[in-house]
Amino acid sequence: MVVKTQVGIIGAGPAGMLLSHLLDQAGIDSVVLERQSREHVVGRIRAGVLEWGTVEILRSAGLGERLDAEGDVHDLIMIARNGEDVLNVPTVSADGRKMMAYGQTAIQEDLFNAGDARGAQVVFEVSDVVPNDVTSARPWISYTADGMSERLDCDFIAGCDGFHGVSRQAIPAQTRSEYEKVYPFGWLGILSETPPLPSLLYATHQRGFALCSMRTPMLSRYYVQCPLEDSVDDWSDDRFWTELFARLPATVSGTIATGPSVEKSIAPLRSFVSEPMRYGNLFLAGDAAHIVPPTGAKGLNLAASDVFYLARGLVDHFNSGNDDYLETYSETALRRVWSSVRFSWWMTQLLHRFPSRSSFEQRIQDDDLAYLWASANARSTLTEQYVGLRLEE
Ligand code: FAS
Ligand code: PHB
Repeated sequence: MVVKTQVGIIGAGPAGMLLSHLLDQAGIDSVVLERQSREHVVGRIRAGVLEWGTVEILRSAGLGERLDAEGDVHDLIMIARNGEDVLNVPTVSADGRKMMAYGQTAIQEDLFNAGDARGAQVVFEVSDVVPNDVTSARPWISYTADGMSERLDCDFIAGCDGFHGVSRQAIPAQTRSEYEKVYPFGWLGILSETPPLPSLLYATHQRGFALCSMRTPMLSRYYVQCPLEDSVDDWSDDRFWTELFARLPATVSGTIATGPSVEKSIAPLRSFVSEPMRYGNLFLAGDAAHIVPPTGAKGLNLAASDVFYLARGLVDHFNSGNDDYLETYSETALRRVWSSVRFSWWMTQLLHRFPSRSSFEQRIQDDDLAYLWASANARSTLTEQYVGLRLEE
């Protein structure tokens, strides 16, 4: 086992593997410790939409070949209201930034394959991972692999282990400020081997939210808002398709090809931020520090922007002896985090049916939608946030 590296990375999801990739490109060693198997990590069905900044990060990291061959760049998304009218919202910002439909599964495969090619040190199926002495100059990670206790000494630890990881807990509770909002519903998602709609369509309806998305020309991703207490066993394919169609305009549902689900899962929705994203020589990136409801398609993109900022700081530290970017990492990353947290909250408020909403609040939502229908300015603010604001220099 490797016993000493420059950056110890906990978690081999998009954040951990992208960080390892960017560090390697700058000649910086890292070891990635992952509790699941490689197959399990790739098998998780999650995000589907990339901000333009994420596309640019992946391209400049040499990860753009399959992305540009299979990714689907879109100039608009659609919003359907109460099973009647459909609004086209441009997804081309004033400065030409767009959005790309390309699944997180594909990104994870690309990152692992690139890791194979560069001889990345990724240890799968580890357990008992603990960050130690994170405020010292010699932090280290203890873990178990193949039944053996191991120790990894490093200069820095990157906590890329998601919402349920251990890294955030290594920051003392009295040092952490946590902000959370739990939404009173979940998203039931299916994958079907059917041709998707030509564009993403978000539907708001008195029966609840729905989303029509895609992965490939023959793989569609659909969601319906569902009660938190539901389980996938409550939702046969027939019930899913019937409910999805009930929330869409007939002009839309009439064009949808249905088929058996090849994946079905329910995700709870929450907004969560833990500050700061640095403690001593421990840095948090991605879902380890923040969670957004998927309505704004920001979760994966925030992982990428955190990693862009963190890699920049670590590279400057090791290759130039300059710590300015490391010193400002947490506040720089959090500015973008809160911008995306707010946008994701706003999109969720705009498009979902909230069970306990007052009649006043319901009319406010109706007017929010009416303003979007009436105002190109309203649509352009949605556009620029959906495709992603520019990364800070
Ligand atoms: P991840 O959670 O992806 O990766 C963390 C990794 O750390 C995992 O592989 C985990 O196994 C590992 N780990 C955890 N604890 C560990 C430990 N103690 N030791 C070692 N390893 C450990 N975003 C969108 O934009 N759109 C969506 O539709 C969408 N759908 C989602 C559905 C679900 C069910 C979930 C959970 C998230 C969804 N997201 C979505 C958000 C998702 O894409 C995340 O933003 C993205 O995976 C973040 O990447 P990471 O920060 O790398 O965290
Ligand atoms: C997806 O394709 O999974 C997807 C797309 C847009 C979202 C959320 C999820 O806002």
